[in-house]
Amino acid sequence: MLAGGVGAAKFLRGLIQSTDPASLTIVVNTADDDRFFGLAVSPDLDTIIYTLAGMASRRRGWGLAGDRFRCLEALGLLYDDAGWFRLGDRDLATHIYRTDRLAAGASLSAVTAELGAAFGVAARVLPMTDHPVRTVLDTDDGHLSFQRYLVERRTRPSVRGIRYRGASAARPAPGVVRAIRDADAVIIAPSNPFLSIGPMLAVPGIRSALSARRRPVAAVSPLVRGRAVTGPLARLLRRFGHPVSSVGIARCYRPFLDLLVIDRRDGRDAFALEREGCRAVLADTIFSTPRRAARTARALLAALELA
Ligand code: FO1
Repeated sequence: MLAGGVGAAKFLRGLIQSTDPASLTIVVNTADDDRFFGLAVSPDLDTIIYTLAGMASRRRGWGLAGDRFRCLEALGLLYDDAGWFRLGDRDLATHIYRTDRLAAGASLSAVTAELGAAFGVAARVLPMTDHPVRTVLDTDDGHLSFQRYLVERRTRPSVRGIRYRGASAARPAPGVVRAIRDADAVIIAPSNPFLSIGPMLAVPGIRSALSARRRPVAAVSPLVRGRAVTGPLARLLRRFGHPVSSVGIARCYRPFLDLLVIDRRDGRDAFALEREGCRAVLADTIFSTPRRAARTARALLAALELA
């Protein structure tokens, strides 16, 4: 699976009920990573690990369930700019550990494997790369890091362009290309194609590994009736000249996408998708509960002849 953070995690809660988690490799976006108080924070990696461990906050979608923010409150007395990115007390332990291990010379993939093992995660979680890649948004408020755009500015500034800084010099992390090559199926999570999957496709070697596959590449559409469940996806599709529909999503993943799971309410897109050479599977794509996600995961696995 190729995954961003919160949207991917909601689908993953169902996928792990429908297949053995140990059979999954999840390649995760790291272009949202940032530093807060000198700590290396990898939000999407942590969201995926906490979700697989059954410890993610269901309400927020990110961070640890039941976490408190006492340390952040204390930091607010010391820093002018603290508090807009909410790092929980127990979540901070993850960032301290990651920062410490990276400073000691460990790679991000090694640290991620250590965190996965510590949280009892059976699936293999890989960062897309061990090199620094950062999404930078060119907006009418200037250049913004991803977290400033998403969390601090709540996606309000209008976006003129997106850069994945560092991507062209990056290499896929160990195991990423082999996982894409050898998997029975690749599933692109219902993540934002520009902000979560785009950075991955910009790392040389990842897009070509997807294009070289002979077995299916599937995706789950993050749009229902032209609207994203959360976030700025509809605006970004429009900005970059794509139809604001599942056809627009399929075009982001051309030419390697074979199958797209779309919401039943978008059933009439199926013909247009087939014309684009992409098979449509109709299912429920609002993953408000693990059970709803599991039903759709089963439909996808059946369409892929893996169930
Ligand atoms: N998202 C928010 O909307 N507000 C936050 O304060 C916030 C804090 C946060 C802390 C740790 C972490 O791992 C994730 C966090 N997220 C927060 C989620 C994150 O910004 C995004 O969901 C992803 O980067 C997008 O996939």
